[in-house]
Amino acid sequence: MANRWKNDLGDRDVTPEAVYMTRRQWMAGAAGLGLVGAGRAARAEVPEPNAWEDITSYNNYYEFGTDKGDPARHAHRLTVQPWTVRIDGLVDRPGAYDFADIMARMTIEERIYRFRCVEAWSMVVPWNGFELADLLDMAGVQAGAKYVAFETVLRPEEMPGVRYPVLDWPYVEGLRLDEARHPLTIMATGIYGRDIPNQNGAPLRLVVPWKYGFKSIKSVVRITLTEAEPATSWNKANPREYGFYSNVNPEVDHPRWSQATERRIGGGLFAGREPTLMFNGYADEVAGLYAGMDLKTYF
Ligand SMILES: Nc1nc2c(c(=O)[nH]1)N[C@H]1C(S)=C(S)[C@@H](COP(=O)(O)O)O[C@H]1N2
Ligand SMILES: [Mo]
Repeated sequence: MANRWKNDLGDRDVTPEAVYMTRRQWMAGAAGLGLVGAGRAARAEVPEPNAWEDITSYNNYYEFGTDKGDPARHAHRLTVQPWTVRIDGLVDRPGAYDFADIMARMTIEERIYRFRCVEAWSMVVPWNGFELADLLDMAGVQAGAKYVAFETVLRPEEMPGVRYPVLDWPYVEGLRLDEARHPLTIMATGIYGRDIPNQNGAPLRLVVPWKYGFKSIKSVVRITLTEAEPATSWNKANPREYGFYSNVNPEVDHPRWSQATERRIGGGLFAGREPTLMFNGYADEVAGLYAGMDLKTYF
């Protein structure tokens, strides 16, 4: 399995760690000062790296609150050690897998994946992680399985946001099995060579680089192989706006805004909007998964 994955992005493409760490300030500054669309900023303008506590000051992790600053404020309360992932459903070896055991049993080394990631903002982040397919193989996927369902930990005593019914807890996500087995689909365990901070989904978080960020479910405690398409949190909350697939696709607008362009940060504070790439730039690798499908229907 060692060479299944090919990395098309190099170190020079990576959003500087300092920019990633302080993205809230970058965004606030760029928007507030009306600098959007100007030329490229020099590297020298990259701010000093903050302390690790400040790294991820701008997150979506609604279990800790809906404000972008809430996860950084509250996620330290999440106990991430020990951590157990239940793998069940249509697998040969269902069970509660200890995260440390999973890491020890992974037949491949953890690798660095420099993926473009996109939501309202796009960045290239070097994730540490391993292919989800390797984890699925560990449990042994049965022939009838067609989908993979994921569930985030639900601990009201550690997660102040789950008091509010903004989403139907626990947070759940899903992929078709072939998407899940694609070598670009990873379980991330680190960012910039360090453990993933809690607010980014410690200790184990899905990353699917050709889909919008909300598909990247955090702090996964359960993975279920199913025959039927599983429910996903954002689709349940607003089926008109969020589909099961949620592939990055400039031709399919969000009902309330165009997705034809995106802001890229890290190329420079003043980087302007760029056209959104089909499948976030991974079309060569993943378009085949959707051959013959109407992506406006299956959005
Ligand atoms: N459990 C859980 N996972 C989640 C979310 C969440 O609220 N809860 N938010 C999603 C959304 S909307 C996005 S954009 C990404 C944000 O990841 P980041 O904070 O690491 O950028 O996480 C996704 N995973
Ligand atoms: Mo999001």
